[in-house]
Amino acid sequence: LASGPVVQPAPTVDGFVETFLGELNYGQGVLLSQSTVNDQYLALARTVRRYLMADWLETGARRRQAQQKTVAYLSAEYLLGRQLGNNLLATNLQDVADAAMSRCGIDIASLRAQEVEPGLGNGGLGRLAACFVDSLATMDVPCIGYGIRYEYGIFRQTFEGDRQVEVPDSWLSLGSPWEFPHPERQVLVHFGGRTEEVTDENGRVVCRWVPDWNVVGMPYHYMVPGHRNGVVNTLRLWSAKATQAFDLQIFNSGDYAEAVRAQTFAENISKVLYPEDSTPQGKELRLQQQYFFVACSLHDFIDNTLPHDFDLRRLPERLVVQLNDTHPVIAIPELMRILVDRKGFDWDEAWDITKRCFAYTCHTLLPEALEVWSVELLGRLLPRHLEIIYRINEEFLEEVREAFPGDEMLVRRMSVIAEHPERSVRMAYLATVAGSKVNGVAELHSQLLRDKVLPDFSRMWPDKFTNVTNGITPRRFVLLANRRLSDLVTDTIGDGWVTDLDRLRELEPYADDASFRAAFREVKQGNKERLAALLRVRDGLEIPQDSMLDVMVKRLHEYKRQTLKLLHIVSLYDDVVSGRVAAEDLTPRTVVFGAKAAPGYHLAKEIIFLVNAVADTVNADPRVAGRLSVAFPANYNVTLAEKLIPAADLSEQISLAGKEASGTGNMKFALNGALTIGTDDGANVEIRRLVGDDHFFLFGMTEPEVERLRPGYTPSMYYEEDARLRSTIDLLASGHFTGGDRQAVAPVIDNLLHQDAFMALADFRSYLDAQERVEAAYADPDAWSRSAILNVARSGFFSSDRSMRDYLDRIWHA
Ligand code: 26Q
Repeated sequence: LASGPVVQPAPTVDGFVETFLGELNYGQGVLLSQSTVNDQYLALARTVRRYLMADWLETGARRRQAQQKTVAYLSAEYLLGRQLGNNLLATNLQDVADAAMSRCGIDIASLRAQEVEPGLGNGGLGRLAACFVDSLATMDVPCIGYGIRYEYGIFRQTFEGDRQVEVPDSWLSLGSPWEFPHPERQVLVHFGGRTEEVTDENGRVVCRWVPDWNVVGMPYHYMVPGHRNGVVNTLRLWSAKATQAFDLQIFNSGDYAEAVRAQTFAENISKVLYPEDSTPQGKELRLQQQYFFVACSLHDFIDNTLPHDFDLRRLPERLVVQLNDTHPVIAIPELMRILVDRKGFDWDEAWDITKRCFAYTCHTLLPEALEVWSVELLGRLLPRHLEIIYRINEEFLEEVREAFPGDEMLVRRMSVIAEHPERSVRMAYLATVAGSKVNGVAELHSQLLRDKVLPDFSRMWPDKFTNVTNGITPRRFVLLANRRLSDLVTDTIGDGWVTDLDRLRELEPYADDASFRAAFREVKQGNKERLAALLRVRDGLEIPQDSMLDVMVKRLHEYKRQTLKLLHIVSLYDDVVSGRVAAEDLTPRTVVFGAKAAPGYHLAKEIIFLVNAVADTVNADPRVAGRLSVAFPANYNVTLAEKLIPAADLSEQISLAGKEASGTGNMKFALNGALTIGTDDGANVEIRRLVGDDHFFLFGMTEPEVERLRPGYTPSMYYEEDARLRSTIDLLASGHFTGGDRQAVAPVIDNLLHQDAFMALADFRSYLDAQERVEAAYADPDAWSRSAILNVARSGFFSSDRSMRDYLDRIWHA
């Protein structure tokens, strides 16, 4: 190291105990005998981070030396999950820490349980960002993850009277041992004001932004360790602070309260994660968040990370900015502003540099989820950026006119500025115009993105569009979450699979080995038992053993069709209580739901209520006892996912075809040996192709079939014509699950019968048939385990290491 060696504690039990006690006494300021579980957790965390520190400093020094191309991953969300377990795994200190804690008379499990996960994301998109930075560190690719250090992450979900109630997630309140504030790298960010034209020293008329308020961005650094490879990359999250101007105002102002209010205003910017994950609301604070972290990040890279004498004409050789959806797209005009207004480039040269620096990932197909910002708001908050966007658009539309002369309709369709219902900026279009590449997140999604969302752009620039199928990190979601399966796999084929997941293929022959199958079943059984123990303590829920564990965990959305799953449960229950089926003939099944609804998404909250109501009734009914039960533990998050997924037998991936961009939960289940029941949607398509038709339960319409059915779709027709569906809906509507209250079920029932925008009723019959195939398959434990093992063996493709290789080859060229 440039400034001398760092002393790293010895990776022995003695060394660990000594460091731990040192942290407890001198870091935390308590004696072991007086310490609380929280003291011990904090001391343990600080002990573990000591083992990462030398590698972190060395990785930083090496990156500064080598001056390679760096990936700046810009994401408004990082759903990291707990850090302690992952960092013990990455450093290979699990066993040493276990022994050291037990020597201190401490149960390490209770310390692990003390950590509140940083829930700085909503769902798939945020977790994907966390998986990607893990993979890049493991592959030793220079990457800085940039984002926002929300003081409150995704809300904690509780249920009161079966309804969702949101509680603020104060994840920082018991201490935050994994972060490092860096005041010396603070950045000033401007907002508001106006632009004016001035003549510069060379007599040129140039534009200047005269902002009227500002905030400071304080960076916090987090370690992103590679898997046992001595690499530690950096995640840099920004927190908003009031500037000194605010402090002065407070000091000078007679109106002290008003001055403090101004300070609170600035600090609001990074206060809370927006809990919506679709249908953006165009809220001013959200745009402030986006510009805040983007401005901090670009400034940090250009002025504080590159060498001081760096020639910015070569910026694309050193920087590639990956835009995680449209949330950071304001970075495009911001880089133009830096180059033109601050660094003196002429427009064309700046545009050439900018285009080569950016690439854009789209994560949706829902038209209502495409972000737009009103020109009124953008012009008020970021007047210079709006001017830059207008000029980008003018020049782009000229290009369109040249390529397609005489087609003014096309020009209007492709404009970055929409005129209706109000004048606004289409952020996805801006990203597509400026980005060197645009990618979707699964094959089907990328195809639909080209054909349906951005067809004019893909005609103009066919080579701009590409696919990178999502992936998940096998470190967290197999090695850490499912240690017993990992041990079985490693005992069988060695441990190379952890960083080369395709090697799971070597397991294929063992699918036909009875003793391996027995060992595999034992792992699954053990995982179910541990899950049952957890849910008993965590939620007071009873999970019967010896039943199929059928799991649907994801955000609550109509398009994901939790109601279709609910209809299935009610139809099974109806079969028994109506006497059509003897309870003994039901395959014992436990359905587990996990889902948060955006707080303002009323129908989603009604669905949560109904799932809870059905669960209460079914679980209390002796007629189905031991045969059918429903569990809905509150507050599904990464921590709970790590417990649920390894225990699952059946993975529910039942979105309407053409609506789920990819899904990543689907991959986690397959890799942990659950079989999928799913539609031909998102990455399900690729999962099915890889694991084989015989080991995947496909149902439902295809995307083209959905589009053909759409005009004049009449859900009530299915109700009229399918007696089983009718009986199911009638039972739900009767109030049987809501203490006789028919009003309470009306919102969901009315929607199903009269809207059903995501066609649950059209796919109901096909779904039930597929569930019957599931039951038949589950009745043969050997055949089922064989399929489950083949799911594991054939899912190596879904490692996020592979996703990162694809980004490197197709987009980053780093
Ligand atoms: C935008 C503007 C204002 C407020 C909120 C938002 C917002 C926030 C989060 C919009 C969307 C999101 C998250 C989207 C998301 O998680 N999409 C999922 O991304 C996964 C990773 O690619 C895919 O697997 C899923 O299919 C996709 O739904």
